[in-house]
Amino acid sequence: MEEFLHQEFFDWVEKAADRIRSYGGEGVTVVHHNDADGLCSAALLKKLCEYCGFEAELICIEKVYPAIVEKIHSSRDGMIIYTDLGGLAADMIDKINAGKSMVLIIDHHPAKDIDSDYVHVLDPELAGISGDIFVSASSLNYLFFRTIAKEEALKYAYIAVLGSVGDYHDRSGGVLGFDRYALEEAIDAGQVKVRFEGARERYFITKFGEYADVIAPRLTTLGAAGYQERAYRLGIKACFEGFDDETLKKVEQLEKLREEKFQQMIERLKNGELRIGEYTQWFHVGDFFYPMGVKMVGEFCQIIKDMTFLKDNLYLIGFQNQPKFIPDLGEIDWEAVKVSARTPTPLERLILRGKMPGLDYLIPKASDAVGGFADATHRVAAATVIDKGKEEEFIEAFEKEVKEYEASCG
Ligand SMILES: [Mn+2]
Repeated sequence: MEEFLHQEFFDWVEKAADRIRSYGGEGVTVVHHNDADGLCSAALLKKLCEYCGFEAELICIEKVYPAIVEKIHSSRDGMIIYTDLGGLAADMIDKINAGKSMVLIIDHHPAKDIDSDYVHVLDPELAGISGDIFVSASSLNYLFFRTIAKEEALKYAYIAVLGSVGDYHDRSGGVLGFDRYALEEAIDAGQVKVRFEGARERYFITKFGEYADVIAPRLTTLGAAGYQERAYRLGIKACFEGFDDETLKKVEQLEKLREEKFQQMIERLKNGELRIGEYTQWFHVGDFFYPMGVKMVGEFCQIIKDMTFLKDNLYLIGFQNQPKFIPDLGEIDWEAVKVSARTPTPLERLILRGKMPGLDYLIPKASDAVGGFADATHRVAAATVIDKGKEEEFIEAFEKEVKEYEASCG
């Protein structure tokens, strides 16, 4: 069974690679996520495009949303690749694309496959392999790259390791599956050394003289906290050249900004801004985290989820206003709100044991109910974007889904 899945998966990668091989255009637009895995994915695809002789334009976005897809597809020609996002949005992208561009979605989040001549989804989830555990988007892009140009791809195997660690795929002690496959190749190429600390592996990136778990959070800081000022570009550059003083200073400055904003927000929640429902506890940061990106509300939820002022049996949901300005695209005509959800550890255990529904189930459902677009969803961490003004309705839909799940499980 195992081998069958792997073979089928490699066949899929091969098929996706054919799309690039037979591409007759000159330019490729790479639309990527703004966390470490997304930046590493962009870095790998940029190299791949260069190798193939295509001009690559990188567009960093925080979320796939119709207004953004419309803007991209109406203003860019040629092939468009979405990576580390888009898996669940294939249908929407296909409709907006309307046969204009060849589109590849290279994602590792849960995905919906579609039957289209123009939009193709490469996602391990569709081959029955968990993209949350065994394949980061970076590892997937590495495999993709490797299928097209093995020797060239091998030079950048360590970038796949950075992306996997960025998505915490080493959380059980070390990376697994296809992430490990990329790791082994990086080790063989002398790019990574594995160090053991108790039951945990750490990956030392020889080129930079630092651990992957030190570098990856910096990339995420540049991409997420530095989103509005395009600091992700420094991050992508650092994937190849390492961190110079200017980049390190930027990371430090952004970390400080985040720390201050988060502390102030915690005080506000303690002082009455936290709303309590039957299954949820939630809050709205409005524009308070600006100019940091909307990934901040997710990071904030992650940091506070086990703090004692919260209830450990309730899903934690945070909202943050989506700025109208997308750095690589300009002004977008939308009124949108980012939604992030996390689970306190005791609730997380119940979800992992199947006693309570996971966020990968609840968030898409609640999101659909208010016409939103869930994208990056995992069992204990998920996000979506909805229209401004639909926040309370979203919470109601979420609560209803939990209630129905509980009823059906007796
Ligand atoms: Mn990812």
